[in-house]
Amino acid sequence: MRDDKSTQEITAADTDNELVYWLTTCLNRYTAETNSSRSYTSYTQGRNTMGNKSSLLLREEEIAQIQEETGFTPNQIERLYSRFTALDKNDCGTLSREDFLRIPELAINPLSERIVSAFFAESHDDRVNFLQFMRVLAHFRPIRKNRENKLNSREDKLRFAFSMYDLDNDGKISRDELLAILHMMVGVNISEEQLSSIAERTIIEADTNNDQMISFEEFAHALERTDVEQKMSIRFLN
Ligand SMILES: [Ca+2]
Ligand SMILES: [Ca+2]
Repeated sequence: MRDDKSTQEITAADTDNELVYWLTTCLNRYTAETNSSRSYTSYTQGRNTMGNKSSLLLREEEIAQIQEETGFTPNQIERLYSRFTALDKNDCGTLSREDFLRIPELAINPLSERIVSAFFAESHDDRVNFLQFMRVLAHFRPIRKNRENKLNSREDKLRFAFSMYDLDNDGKISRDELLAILHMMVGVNISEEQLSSIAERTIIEADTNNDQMISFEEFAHALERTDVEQKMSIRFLN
């Protein structure tokens, strides 16, 4: 922890796999406006420290299928498979929520619950298999020009980020949903009143049709000048 409070702010915008860039931008801007001397809880991002138990149990046709669907290269798929199996403590070929929370970056991320939920959205039980795992990760593949994009277009990335905020999955972000996310992101050192005001202003800023909700179109518009392609990309080794 730093002592110099004035340099503390939410640092999510600096991370390379940014899911919460939009809200942190609003949050930092509005909190700076409303109370420039306050400091807020920040989180730091850990680095990749997952285990490395490698496994060659992936069959070639499985690799081909995953490559076809997600756009990852066979090398990347094998590497990610070894990370997947390292997390799979019971060797059952699927991951539980607890397995995910052993990923250090996730465990310390204030939105970990939302991110982990994204992995479970496709599966109809409480386990995630490797293909489902890869489909979610594919949203974080960098976009390459002149290459067909699978699951990682700007729109895909935006939709994924939007789903982080849309807690009840009704296709709209409400003020209460924003407030709930803000609660996950900040510590106790910011008043309920300020949080409310931030949620309110964030809605007003993005809500062009005045229904007090943020639709996906409004969300995309609010992020028009944001480099989502870069903010929502993780460099996967080739
Ligand atoms: Ca909603
Ligand atoms: Ca609206």
